[in-house]
Amino acid sequence: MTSQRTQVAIIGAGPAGLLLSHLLHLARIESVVLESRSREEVEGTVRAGVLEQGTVDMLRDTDVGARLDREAAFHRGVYLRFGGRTHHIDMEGLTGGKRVTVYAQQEVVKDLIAARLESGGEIRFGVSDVAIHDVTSGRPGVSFHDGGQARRVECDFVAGCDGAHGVSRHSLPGGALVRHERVYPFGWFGILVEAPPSSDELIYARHDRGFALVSTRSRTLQRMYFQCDPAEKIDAWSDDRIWTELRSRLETADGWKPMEGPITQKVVVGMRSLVFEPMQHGNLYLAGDAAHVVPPTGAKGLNLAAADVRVLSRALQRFYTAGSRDALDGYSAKCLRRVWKAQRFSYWMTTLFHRAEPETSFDRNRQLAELDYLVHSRAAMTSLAENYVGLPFED
Ligand code: FAS
Ligand code: PHB
Repeated sequence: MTSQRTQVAIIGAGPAGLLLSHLLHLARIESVVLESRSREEVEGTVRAGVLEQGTVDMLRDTDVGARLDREAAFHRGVYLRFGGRTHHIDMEGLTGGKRVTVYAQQEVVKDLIAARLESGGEIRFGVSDVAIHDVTSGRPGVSFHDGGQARRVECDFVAGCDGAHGVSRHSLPGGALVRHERVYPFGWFGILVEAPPSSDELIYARHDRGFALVSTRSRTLQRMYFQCDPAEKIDAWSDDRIWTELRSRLETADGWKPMEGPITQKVVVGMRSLVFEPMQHGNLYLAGDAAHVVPPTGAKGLNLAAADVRVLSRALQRFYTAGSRDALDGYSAKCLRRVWKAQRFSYWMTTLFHRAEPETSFDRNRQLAELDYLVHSRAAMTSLAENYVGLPFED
């Protein structure tokens, strides 16, 4: 068994793990990132698309925002569509200048990996059998196999950034965590389309046939989703059937139609709201999807991961510069305040736009009344806007 030492062992090279390693590097704190998938797989994962203003500012302020500034789309707001009509929510105007940034998660991940490797950061891709040890002792460690070799990282702290299906959370003793969960009776059918944008900003649509979302990735690649059964079979959906469904859910009185093109990827994702408390145990700190999952309707998942590691990196910096554990001890409580607000918003967006399964006429009319109130009340629009572009960080 070959052993090495570092200050923070980070499990997972998703947005949470990579951004944490980057922020720690800027604070002159060493870290090693352990990732079970290959670099190509990690950089090829199609997930989030929308970044909060605070996440964008963090990437810019730490010098990994240059490509984002060149290639991202910056929107003033979003469109809401229901009853065949479209309503614009001017988020920039309602929040004093905060905008919606559309820049794919895998591009953020590529920028962070490049920055880490450029500054000599250690990211071990393709490791296996990751196991966490002695997190309640002063000398935790992480063992793993790399290229068939047994290895161990000795460290002061372990950051569990390994997502919803990682090992970190499962390494805690039974009873150490409380689980809060809501599983939705529907999912999303997501597609990537080679076509020009169908809209200059995102469209969230509520329709009697179910939810639909028009998003984008670039001037030539578009991202769209529609509500489906969580067990939906991708093979049951030909391109024609998908376009027929999207056309009907996005229809307007003036005959609006999405820009169609070759569909290069189809995926079905389940939807749930999930929070684990506390987000720390001994010297193990959970961040991102390892601690909480939101339904993607509010576009909060990646942004919450970024907010968690912002708090964690500052707490670790305070420990290493001032020798104080106070911020580390307050990590979970501080993050959970933001997590629960994002859970509330994501739940609200999800129940507002998705067809309830089963649906009653009361549900339907309540939803339509809420949407009608939303697009005619400045107070309601402001609440949507400030949550969507991102609530201020509580420093
Ligand atoms: P991740 O899951 O991204 O990364 C965890 C990493 O850990 C992975 O690379 C994994 O391979 C690795 N890992 C797992 N187990 C391991 C082990 N045992 N050893 C080593 N490594 C291990 N969020 C938004 O903010 N905006 C959106 O628009 C949005 N859209 C979404 C659309 C979809 C379809 C989905 C599914 C999610 C969406 N999300 C969105 C949420 C999403 O972006 C997640 O919140 C985000 O990936 C969380 O990042 P991490 O916590 O880093 O976890
Ligand atoms: C996306 O572009 O993938 C996206 C956008 C908004 C959401 C979820 C996903 O709410």
